Amino acid sequence: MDISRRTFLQGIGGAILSGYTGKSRAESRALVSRLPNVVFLFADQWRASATGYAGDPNVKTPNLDRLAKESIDFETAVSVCPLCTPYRAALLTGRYPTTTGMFTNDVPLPDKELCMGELFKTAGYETAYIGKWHVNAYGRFSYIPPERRQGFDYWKAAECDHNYPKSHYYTGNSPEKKFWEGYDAFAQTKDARQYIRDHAKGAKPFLLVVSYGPPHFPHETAPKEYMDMYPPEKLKLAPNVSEKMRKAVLKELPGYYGHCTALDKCIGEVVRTLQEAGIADNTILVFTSDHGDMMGAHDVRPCIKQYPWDESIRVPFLLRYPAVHGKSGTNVKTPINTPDILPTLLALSQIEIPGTIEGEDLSAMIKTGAGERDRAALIMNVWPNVDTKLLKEYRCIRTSRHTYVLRLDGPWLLFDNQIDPYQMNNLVGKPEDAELQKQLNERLQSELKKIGDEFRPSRYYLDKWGYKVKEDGDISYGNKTEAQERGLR
Ligand SMILES: [Ca+2]
Repeated sequence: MDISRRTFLQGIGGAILSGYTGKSRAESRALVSRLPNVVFLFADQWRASATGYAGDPNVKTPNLDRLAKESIDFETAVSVCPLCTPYRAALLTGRYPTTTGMFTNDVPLPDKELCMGELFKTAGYETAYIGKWHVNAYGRFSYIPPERRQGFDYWKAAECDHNYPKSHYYTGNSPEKKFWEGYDAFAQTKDARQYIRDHAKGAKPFLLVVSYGPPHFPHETAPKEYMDMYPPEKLKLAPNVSEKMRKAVLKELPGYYGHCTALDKCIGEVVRTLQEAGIADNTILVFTSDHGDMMGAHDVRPCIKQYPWDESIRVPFLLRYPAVHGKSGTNVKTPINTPDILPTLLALSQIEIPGTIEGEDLSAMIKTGAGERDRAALIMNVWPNVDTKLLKEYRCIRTSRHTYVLRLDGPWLLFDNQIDPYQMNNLVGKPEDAELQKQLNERLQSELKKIGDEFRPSRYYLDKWGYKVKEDGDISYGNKTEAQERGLR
């Protein structure tokens, strides 16, 4: 552990118990027991549009629709780098992919990074992680030892396994591979509910993260009764899905929605368990996802993300904390980006935010209902390794109204999402929008400057982090020695 990291973690225990709260240590110990619990539920590849409350004409999400009415609904929540590992690393660290080197899948999260689990644990929380991890990079089926769990103590997790009917996990200090019983999201939810019951009346507050695999493909393994709710002939497709994509989309969509509705049931059960345990008011409950799915929009085939269109970058984001904002919810258009999540949760939990965090604390919007304000959320693709004919390196900003995307060869996309929600009218280069384009480009440059990113070709970042690209185009993982050399030195 490097010195700055150790010093911060030592300080945080003291900060939460005395200085930060302005109370004596004895008073503060009593306060610790009243700090909020945090239950963070997130899906994989669940795009923002695919809920009832967001207006999807097909999907059934009754539990989420109810939760949305009681929550702060961040309508413009985006994924900083719409891919599994980069999102997870940014969520855990509150830092950007170009800062941590976590800009592609299957690279190891460096031990020196201060992570969510460590920060909450040091502040006196019990910590728990259930489900998909995907920031270890010693192989997708390998055992993840306690020292690579970034501060999470209760542990039932796997690096990456989307075989939902029989997915694996490890627990405790045992390298014995175990399997969830039946559809993994149901079994993980059962485990999460038991964890909540067991810790509801404990002396310490808890942070529980549940990282679900669905609705990420494969879609055909959604529970049958849920998939059967979506006969393809009844599904309505968005106007930006062209005729040539129709067949491929209708093949995937019943299972995709089936997974969504199965997860909706899981989330409803967690909500009910918090109520039954008597801790719903003093628990910060979040529902979100790591990124979306293009699902045929703009002629990008289903299962692909990484692009800067809303289908890929926008995610659901509900935050409910009744003790602070009351029983009713509200809608917020101010963008929230992945690195903003950790500082916001830390602030809501009265934990000091380390200076290394790059995201912004948006807790004031939740605590005081402080008015809407516009922000530019920075989104990036550092190393395109799928669909490389169309997908190039890009940097993008998403404001509450506009999307602007810059590639190395110049401006690529500009949308007014208010009048063009399906992003079918690219305004780049149009004389009447030249001033808007110029302003958005300045805002993008200003966001890049904040994190010290000069937007260079992917080769620069691959070399900087010492990643070796295999002949098939992936970065090699699973070789412990190589992984250690790359990121754990
Ligand atoms: Ca993912």
